[in-house]
Amino acid sequence: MATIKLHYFPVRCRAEVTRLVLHYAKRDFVDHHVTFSDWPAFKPGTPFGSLPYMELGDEVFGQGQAIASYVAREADLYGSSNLDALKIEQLQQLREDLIVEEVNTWSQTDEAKKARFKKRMHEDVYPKFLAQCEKLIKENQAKTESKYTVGDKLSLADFIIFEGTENVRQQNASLLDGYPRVKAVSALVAALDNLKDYLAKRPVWVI
Ligand SMILES: N[C@@H](CCC(=O)N[C@@H](CS)C(=O)NCC(=O)O)C(=O)O
Repeated sequence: MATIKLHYFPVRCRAEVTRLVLHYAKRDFVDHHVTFSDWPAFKPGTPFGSLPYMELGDEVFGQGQAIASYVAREADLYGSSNLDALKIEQLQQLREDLIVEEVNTWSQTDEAKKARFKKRMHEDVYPKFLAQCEKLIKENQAKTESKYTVGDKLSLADFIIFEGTENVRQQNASLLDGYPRVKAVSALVAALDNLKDYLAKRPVWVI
């Protein structure tokens, strides 16, 4: 089995779903945190000038969502059909759209502007994202009579629901009360035996 070395900043953002899947799968990997001060020297050695990237044996790969998909497929977390894969990737891209908004908010340096951006996140962007997730889960659960987001078994989609709502849980947890299926799926992932240790020990990252 090729060794995996995952390089990312010490934040969740575009690498955490991959970390969660690797822990869930009990896959040995090096979780390398690139400090922000080391980044300028590290950047030229990355495949696309950005993080995350993954060393897999003697090959290197960039793009966070592609990396997450790869490790999820390896862990049999990619549904049971091509249609399930489409549903998972649709959710992945919804999450990526949200990450763009979160990074844009987090990286504002002017405090007044940052406060305006945050207000918009909590009044507009997060409710929209949560409603979209709730609808997808509701439709799937009605069709499959399961407790999952896609199909009738645990998949990357459930990990995305959990991780994609972590910032809301940290900053404005009561907002989640309006989205019971999102909460239930998140709780299900948080309770997975293989994740308990990692979740208990990881730092509280703000993004
Ligand atoms: N589409 C890329 C975007 C990667 C990206 O923008 N990464 C950010 C961190 S989340 C980064 O490397 N920023 C530092 C820089 O671009 O110099 C992906 O999903 O991996």
